[in-house]
Amino acid sequence: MFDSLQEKLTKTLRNVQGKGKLSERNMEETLREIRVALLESDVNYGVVKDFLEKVRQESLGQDVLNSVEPGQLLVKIVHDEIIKLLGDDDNELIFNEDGLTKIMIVGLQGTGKTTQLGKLANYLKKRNKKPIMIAGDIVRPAAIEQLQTLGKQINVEVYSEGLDIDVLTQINNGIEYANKNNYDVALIDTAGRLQIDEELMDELKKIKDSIHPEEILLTVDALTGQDIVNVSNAFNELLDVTGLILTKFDGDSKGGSALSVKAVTGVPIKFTGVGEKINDLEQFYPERLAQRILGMGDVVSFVEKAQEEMDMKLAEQTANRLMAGKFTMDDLLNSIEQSRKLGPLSSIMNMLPGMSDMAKAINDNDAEDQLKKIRAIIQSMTPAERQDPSIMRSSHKRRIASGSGTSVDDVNKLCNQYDKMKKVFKNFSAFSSMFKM
Ligand SMILES: Nc1nc2c(ncn2[C@@H]2O[C@H](COP(=O)(O)OP(=O)(O)OP(=O)(O)O)[C@@H](O)[C@H]2O)c(=O)[nH]1
Ligand SMILES: [Mg+2]
Repeated sequence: MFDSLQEKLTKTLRNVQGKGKLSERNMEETLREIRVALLESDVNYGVVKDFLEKVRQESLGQDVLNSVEPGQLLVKIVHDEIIKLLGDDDNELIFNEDGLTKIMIVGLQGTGKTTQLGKLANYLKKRNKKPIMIAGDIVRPAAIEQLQTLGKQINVEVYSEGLDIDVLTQINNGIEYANKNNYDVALIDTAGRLQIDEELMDELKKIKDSIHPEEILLTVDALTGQDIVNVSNAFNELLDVTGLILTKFDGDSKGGSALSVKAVTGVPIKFTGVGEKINDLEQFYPERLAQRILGMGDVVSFVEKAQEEMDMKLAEQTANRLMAGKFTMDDLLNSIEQSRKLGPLSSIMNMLPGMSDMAKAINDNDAEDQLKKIRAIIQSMTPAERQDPSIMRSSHKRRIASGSGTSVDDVNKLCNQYDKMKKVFKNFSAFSSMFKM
């Protein structure tokens, strides 16, 4: 899986390495080649379109780093966009902090529900949880036997009352039993169907509404290609699926569906099934998959390092100027932008001397807007004004306000904050020079 995509992407991106400059022409050519590679790997058409647009936008907006070639930067951008596509913030299992965690597994026939249930129980056991498996596919005797065999293999209890009971009662009894016996996690197997039908969906919905699971994991077979997206959408509409397990990830599908499914359905991939054995389950890490797809980890880490170094250099320059008692509006903007990478703007502002008033006024939801405003105001100043804002008269402030789409009041507020910060730093550098720090 992904071999052909990896080969093509790597080839395309190696072609632009070593070029001192990326012209519009070879940029377009590269994007076109990436597009073909993605489409040939079965990535959803709309996803490809958005992906390329983002890569293009990012490439235009990048700061120039002297030590990094444009081609290398492009690799990093593609890498980061792949991670975003795969979703990098909600791949962890959700646990119930106050009691039994209920994980329901759903999916079409033969996609690997029962197998992954056993793998999950094994995975949880290794992480010091106490799991129990509850049979919820009780139409076929073979389904219960399969579960019991798995249970024996990993020494995990299976709850089942046989075939002569209705599914919902059986599952509710199982949950009650799990609660009584202090299990941490109840893993509930369910029946599959060849196609999505109303009867199946009704049954699953009833189970969901009765037990309120923390997780509803949908197994989808990676070998079914683009259909994964449709199946996931259908299940998700009715059940609000919380995560996907991509099974048969060890097979030789083109893999594009894996790249599309989060973007199209919004459901994160949480695990991949990579074989038939009990240990063949992997937690899903978008970063690792991105590395695998791109196969250019060396270039990516090189660019990351260069970006960090540039950040540090800038921070150092700002610090030096502060210590020398010089502090300009440019420094203010730089320090906010740099420190923003550390966390929410309000908490950062709280750490900066003299900025706590401003922090209070900031609601993190519109923190981004605030920063845009500050940036716009500072960028509307002339270089001389940025060096020394005290030279600004009312007419200057009016010009800056209208140039930045803000009000004179906003400009004044920023100037006040700047004065406060400057004062703090002046005192600090006087203080430190006294002690020759
Ligand atoms: N290669 C590979 N095979 C898998 C994987 N997961 C499951 N299988 C195989 O897929 C087949 C079906 O697995 P099951 O777990 O029985 O699927 P199911 O969804 O429970 O099927 P039904 O209960 O009939 O709906 C079995 O032969 C498994 O060994 C996987 O990650 N990789
Ligand atoms: Mg099954």
